[in-house]
Amino acid sequence: MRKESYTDTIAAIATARGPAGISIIRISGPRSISIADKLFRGKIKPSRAKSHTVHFGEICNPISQQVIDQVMLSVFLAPHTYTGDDMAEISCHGSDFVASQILKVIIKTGARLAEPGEFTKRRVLANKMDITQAEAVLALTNAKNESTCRSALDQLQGKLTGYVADLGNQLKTIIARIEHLLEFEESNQTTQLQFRKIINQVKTIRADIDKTIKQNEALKYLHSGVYCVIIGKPNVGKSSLFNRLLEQDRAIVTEIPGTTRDSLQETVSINNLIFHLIDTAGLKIIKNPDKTQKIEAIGIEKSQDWLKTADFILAVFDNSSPLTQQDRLVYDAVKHKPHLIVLNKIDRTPHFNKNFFKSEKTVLVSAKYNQGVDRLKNAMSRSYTRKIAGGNGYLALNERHLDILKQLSGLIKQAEKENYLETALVNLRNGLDLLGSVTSLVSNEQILDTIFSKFCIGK
Ligand SMILES: Nc1nc2c(ncn2[C@@H]2O[C@H](COP(=O)(O)OP(=O)(O)O)[C@@H](O)[C@H]2O)c(=O)[nH]1
Ligand SMILES: [Mg+2]
Repeated sequence: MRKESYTDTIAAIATARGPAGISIIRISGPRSISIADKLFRGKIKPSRAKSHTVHFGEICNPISQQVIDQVMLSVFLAPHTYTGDDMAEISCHGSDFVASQILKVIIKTGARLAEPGEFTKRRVLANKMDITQAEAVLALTNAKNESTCRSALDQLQGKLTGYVADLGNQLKTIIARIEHLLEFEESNQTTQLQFRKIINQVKTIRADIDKTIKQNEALKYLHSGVYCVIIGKPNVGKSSLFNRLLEQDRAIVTEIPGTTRDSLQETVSINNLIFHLIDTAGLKIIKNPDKTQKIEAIGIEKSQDWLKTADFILAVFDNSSPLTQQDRLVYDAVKHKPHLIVLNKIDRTPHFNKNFFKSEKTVLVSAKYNQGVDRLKNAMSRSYTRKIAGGNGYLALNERHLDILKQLSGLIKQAEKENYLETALVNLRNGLDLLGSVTSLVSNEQILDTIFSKFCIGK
């Protein structure tokens, strides 16, 4: 960490720009109070004031003695302050001009302009909060709805810190056990038995980490919605289903195969979860398309693009006609991605070979006659709400935490595969170090700077 930054006194306007009731200028560092002494005229000298007290007075230009504004000055003395250093906060009238005039005289009197997030960074450097809590402060200042606010507050109150500590303790216990085994490695047989036991414990830990990762991946859908593409060969009823799910007629439905030439996208809330539905042209192979087929071929290419980017796929098949090569193609394209098999046209005599899907769950509907559509909606939302809900409350993570947990899961998985305790131990130790970087003061200043650069000045 940059040493000199500890001894600097920093200042910034902490409130947003634009006309407002009040603006607040923050000062932090060893010279905060002496600077206030030079600028503030009131009943009491700031250096005589008790910690955590507020005083009415004026801020004057120390050279011209001109009054800049009438203010309230708050005095906070180290160590029980936000940054851990002496601090002063000046609440002035909410004009950008007044606030910046005050900031100017503060800087002239011996402070320097704070960098983005520097107050919070100092709080971290003073060991008053860990990195995850600083990130929570940032998340809170950016929170736009109740759920992001709630999860940021949880994190600020140490939920993630506790999770990491708990996970770390579990890993430490296992590492200690392995070290113990390695020390007394006389009877090979018992070691093997113990080894397997340990691996099972390791697997349980990884399952827990993977659950947290999955929950978080699902959480992202709460905020930004699920991109759900409807796929199937031409004429199986994709557009009809699209309209049904939207509860309106948006896509053109005809008996002529290949009517939907471009993709249509509409957003709909299904059981309180946002789905961005995409109706595509069907998937089929057109060899040497003629002129009229060219447009359709483009549509089909687009559906293939959608397949790559979609979060979720509704694979639609016609229950009233026999399975074809094109259906197989559709199934092959979706089977390794999150999907639901939808058998449409159940109002007609069935001719489809359902056994083709083996143990896969299928949802039976008639898009035309609105049968089974509610069941389909429930199946769609359930696959997400189940992931999000798991357990009592969830642990909301940001990209940095998720990235670390994914790497950790990879290292543990590697440890499970090892045939020797020694090598498994190396992976677990690396994992423990990695886990530490979620909360601990990161030795890599670049990471620290990246985190704080996202803050606003004054926070
Ligand atoms: N009997 C029956 N016909 C349907 C059903 N869904 C769609 N169709 C008909 O199948 C044809 C093709 O439908 P469309 O939605 O355009 O299919 P797409 O090419 O997959 O988008 C149209 O004539 C629809 O009326 C259904 O559930 N039952
Ligand atoms: Mg269509």
